[in-house]
Amino acid sequence: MTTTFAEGFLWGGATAANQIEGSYLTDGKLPSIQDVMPQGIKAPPTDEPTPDNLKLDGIDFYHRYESDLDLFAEMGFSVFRFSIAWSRIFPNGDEETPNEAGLAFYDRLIDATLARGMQPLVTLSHYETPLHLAKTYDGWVDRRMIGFYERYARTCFERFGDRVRYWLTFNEINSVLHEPLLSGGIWTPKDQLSKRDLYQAIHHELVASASATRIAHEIDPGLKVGCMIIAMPTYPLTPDPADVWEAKCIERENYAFADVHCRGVYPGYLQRTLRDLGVELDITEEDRETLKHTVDFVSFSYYMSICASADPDRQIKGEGNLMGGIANPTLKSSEWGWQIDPAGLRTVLNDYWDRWNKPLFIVENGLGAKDQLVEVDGELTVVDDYRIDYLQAHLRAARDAVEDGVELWGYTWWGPIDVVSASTAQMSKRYGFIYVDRNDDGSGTLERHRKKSFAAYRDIIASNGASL
Ligand code: BGP
Repeated sequence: MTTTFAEGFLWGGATAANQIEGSYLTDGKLPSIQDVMPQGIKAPPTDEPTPDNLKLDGIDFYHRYESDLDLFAEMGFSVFRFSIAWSRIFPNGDEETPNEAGLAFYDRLIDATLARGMQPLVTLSHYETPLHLAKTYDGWVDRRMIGFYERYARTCFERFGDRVRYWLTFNEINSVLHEPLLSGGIWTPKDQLSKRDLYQAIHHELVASASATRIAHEIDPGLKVGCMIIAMPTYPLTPDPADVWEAKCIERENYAFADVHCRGVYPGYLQRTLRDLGVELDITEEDRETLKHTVDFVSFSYYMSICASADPDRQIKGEGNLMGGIANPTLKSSEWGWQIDPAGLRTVLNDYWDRWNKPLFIVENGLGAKDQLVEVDGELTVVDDYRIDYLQAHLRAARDAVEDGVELWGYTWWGPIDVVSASTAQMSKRYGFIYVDRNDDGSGTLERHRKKSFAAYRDIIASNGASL
């Protein structure tokens, strides 16, 4: 069997601290915004953590990481993406000295990952701004956040850079346009947030991201730093040129973030958007210099595509992801209305490669579904052929893109083990190849069970994709 995927292609899975670790106050950690978001993005945050919040305990990865990593190794992972919880390292976010117990936890996790033959791929900020920064500074609206983030990033690079080669600065950075609290730690309710403050916060994040890239490269030029965006190809709903333009504008909202990360300047169309909104940003000369520190690779999540229409009557938004969008009549949807579109992944990979000429990394892709635990041959499992179909179809699309000439470094399935969902904050939206016995009401043994897809992914990895 021949394979298209390069030798050393990185196969694995992706997670985020707040969705798996639990132990939200252990070893000096203080709350992050997630600890006051018991309903994900479906409702405003609470003032303090409440017991109905499943993220406070997650899937207890904080204590079970060794055996969970064993399962990942059994599937043959060569990469494991996880995030560092900022509030373990700097519990409030604005203190001068890091929390040693938090650093020590990630020392252990990184060593355990490497010991099983997996490269760590670390996200510095995955929707988990320390709560104190959100409440005191209104998150990224405040310029001082750049300094706090730089200190945090430097601490991580200095401590872990000898073992962690791949870094992501912000998860799905473009989602701040739609979810300012989740993505930007912005405490002001989104319906009260001015466009000026929103774009100023975005500017601060972009500067902080470029600054982290600079710091990483100063510490070790061999470190690979990437940006991370939500990829969501946007098709015109009809061939009407007005719909085509509308689709382009929506797509550019996402492109803008990676354009700045890859080119080091604000693109003209973004400047026009700001002019049209009447927003004048505070951009210093130093900011402009910092932005020139561009990323080594572009990474993205890919779950779905959407359609766009210029006709206001047709702009009925689907439930899709964090960004909404019009449903595509030619595609099927997941139980949550996310439209399944493997071919769109090939389009995205080609578009991104053509646009930025940077290596690409698919750091999230997956299917959330309501799984049914059953007994087969005396073992508890889930017969998740729907997940296997999704996996294979998307990987075939990735293979086609590689054959089209795209440079692709790796693929990490979202939630290789069931995690607490980001949007719903529930367990019942499951992505894993490994089932976790925890229910939406918090009950369950937390036991792990291999689903049918576990072996399917293991076989794909074992053949380096040749079996697809
Ligand atoms: C992305 C996030 C992840 C993850 C995933 C699935 O937007 O980066 O944190 O959760 O989507 O989303 P959900 O859990 O809402 O189904």
